[in-house]
Amino acid sequence: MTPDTSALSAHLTRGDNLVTLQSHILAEEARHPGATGTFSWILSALSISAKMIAARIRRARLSDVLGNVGTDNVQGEQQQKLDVIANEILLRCLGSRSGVAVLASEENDEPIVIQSDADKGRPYCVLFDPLDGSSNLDVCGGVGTIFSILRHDRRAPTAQAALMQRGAEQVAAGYVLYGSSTVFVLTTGTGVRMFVLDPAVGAFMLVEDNIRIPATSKSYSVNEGHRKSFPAGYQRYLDWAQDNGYSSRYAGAMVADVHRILLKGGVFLYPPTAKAPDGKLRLMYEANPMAFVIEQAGGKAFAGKERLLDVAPTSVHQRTSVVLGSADEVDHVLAHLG
Ligand code: AHM
Ligand code: MG
Repeated sequence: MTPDTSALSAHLTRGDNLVTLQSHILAEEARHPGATGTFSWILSALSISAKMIAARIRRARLSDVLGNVGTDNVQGEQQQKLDVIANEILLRCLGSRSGVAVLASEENDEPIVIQSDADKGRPYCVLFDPLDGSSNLDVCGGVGTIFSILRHDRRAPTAQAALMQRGAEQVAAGYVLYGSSTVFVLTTGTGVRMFVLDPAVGAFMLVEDNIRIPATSKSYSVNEGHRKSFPAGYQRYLDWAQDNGYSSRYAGAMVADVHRILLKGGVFLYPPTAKAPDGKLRLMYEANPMAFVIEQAGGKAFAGKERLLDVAPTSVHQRTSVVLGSADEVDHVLAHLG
């Protein structure tokens, strides 16, 4: 008896056949005739790192890797054991790729130069926060990896100088959310794609090809415990939002909060506070990659009243305030900043 293949052909003609992150990367490479494959190798290193970090997180309580290591990172924050493990995984996976010229991590004081004679193969700089929101680990909350890829300017006199590029110059950016599932969100400047890890086969599968953030949603995400030390404009916005029936959602991990906003809409804020007058979040490997993703999905991202992606950096670990999310919701915040 001839098998009935009509359901399969219906899938194929609708174009909803299965695509992995790996095959997506190869297909993108094929679309760029001059591509050397270097960039694809970097994305593939990020994908392997994400799977390895996800596996360590899943077993964290069982393999006794929760809690602090007893040291502070360059930001003066206590390092969790998994911060260190995730950092090592990323450094090892990315450090072995020939296209990587410079690596910069939240967990390392100085950028790491991998390739100083970086004139071959269109090399790149990769910046990352290996495990954002790691204080959520002890309570099984969402945590994430955030990454940003820049071209390497080999004329730059130092690694630090090579990294001093505005967010608008990012070649690619994204994040991995280790939540109830492991999600890889990527932009290379042509929209935003979302992949979910199928743990049974060990591959990230494409689940959404062109994510568009809802233009509006009555929801804000901010640590209201700091409200009294926010500049007056943010307090005016919160008064307005509360008078207008807004809900509040805050996971305490930027990746989890931004992912929710990407899919459901709303606005994420981390304003300047008395404790962090320039804002708490890091421009180059937290705010910029998220801003690139959000803009590519049709949203907006600001540092105060300046577009985040236009901020000229002066140091790798510099901090910034952040307002990002649905276009209309960001506009409401900006309207109150005066
Ligand atoms: P981390 O990189 O040290 O984990 O800090 C960044 C995190 C973000 O994920 C989150 O949005 C923010 O810090 C939460 O800070 P707070 O506890 O002040 O609300
Ligand atoms: Mg972080």
